[in-house]
Amino acid sequence: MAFSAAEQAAMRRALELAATPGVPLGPNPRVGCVLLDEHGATIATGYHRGAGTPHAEADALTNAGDRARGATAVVTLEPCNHHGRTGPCAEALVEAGVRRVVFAEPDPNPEASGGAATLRAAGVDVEAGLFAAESGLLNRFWAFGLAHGRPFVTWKFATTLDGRSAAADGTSRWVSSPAARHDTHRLRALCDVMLVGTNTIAVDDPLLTVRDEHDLPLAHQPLRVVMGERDLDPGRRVFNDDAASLHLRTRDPKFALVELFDLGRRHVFLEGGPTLAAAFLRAGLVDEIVAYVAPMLLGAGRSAVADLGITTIADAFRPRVTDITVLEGDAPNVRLTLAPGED
Ligand code: AOF
Ligand code: ZN
Repeated sequence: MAFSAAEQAAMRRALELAATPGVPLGPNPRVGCVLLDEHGATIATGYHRGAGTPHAEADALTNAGDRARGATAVVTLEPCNHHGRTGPCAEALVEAGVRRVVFAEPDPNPEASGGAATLRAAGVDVEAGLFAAESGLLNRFWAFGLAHGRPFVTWKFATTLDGRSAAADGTSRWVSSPAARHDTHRLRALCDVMLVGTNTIAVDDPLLTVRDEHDLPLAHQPLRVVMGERDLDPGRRVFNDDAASLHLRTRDPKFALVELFDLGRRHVFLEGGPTLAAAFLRAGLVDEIVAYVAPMLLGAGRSAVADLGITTIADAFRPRVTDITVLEGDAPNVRLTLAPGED
């Protein structure tokens, strides 16, 4: 595989465009496109702005107009081959007279894939694989959704050294350090659903919005979802501010996730209490665990997770540690990231 220096630089730019802040996470992939002339100079750029809007290639072709003739298109995803919400990009590239297409990764969507073959059949030179891992990372929750028909679930919790998330009297504020709480806000801002149980809303009355270190609201707010059959006081804070919230009246994790998937959501941040966490773990519906461990002992109080039905050590649930990070401060907290499952 031979990619010119100009194509490599263009793919880096296309990846940046794909990740433009403010592009909704939603049900579509993030895609960027750069059109180069025969000298490797940029003719035009484009990117996808969310479901229902033009694809990255179409956006770049519109911006290029007649200048696209003879161009090389550098795209982060294989150009689509289907009539979906918009027309097939493979055909649009051929019609515009594009001579070469370089893309990062093949389209994992069976409804839309096949663009590379269409382009080749039309005599376009096609090369794949440039920065494929980077594009894959950008769209990993989207690809997960395609493969599983539900959003990816990150379960986050904060705990003391002895596995407590609240003291015996129910107080739980400030188990984790300011640095750990700031880190949590950063992770919340990267997901598109914040999920808690009705009990958390009834007891703690949290806002669940993403705020920066000065407590200012950020541009992207995940949908705040409360799950459970119990009726809740409509005066709770989560239902009374500008950001969107939703009460899903079910206790079935699978059902809740499919509902959220149908709403176009692809990454759930599970911040519920021990009961909700146990329900998701028992159902095998946790894909990533983020645990903040604080140098604190309580000796009594609420466990971070409720009964998992495990009675003997041989049956222990043993997720694989993928990252350990120390969050510095007066009382340094440790953030452990873990992956359940075999792979
Ligand atoms: C995008 N943006 O820039 C590219 C996509 O529903 P549609 O018609 O928008 O088609 C969505 C599919 O098109 C998507 O799942 C992916 O397979 C393919 N390529 N999609 O949203 C883009 N290039
Ligand atoms: Zn397309």
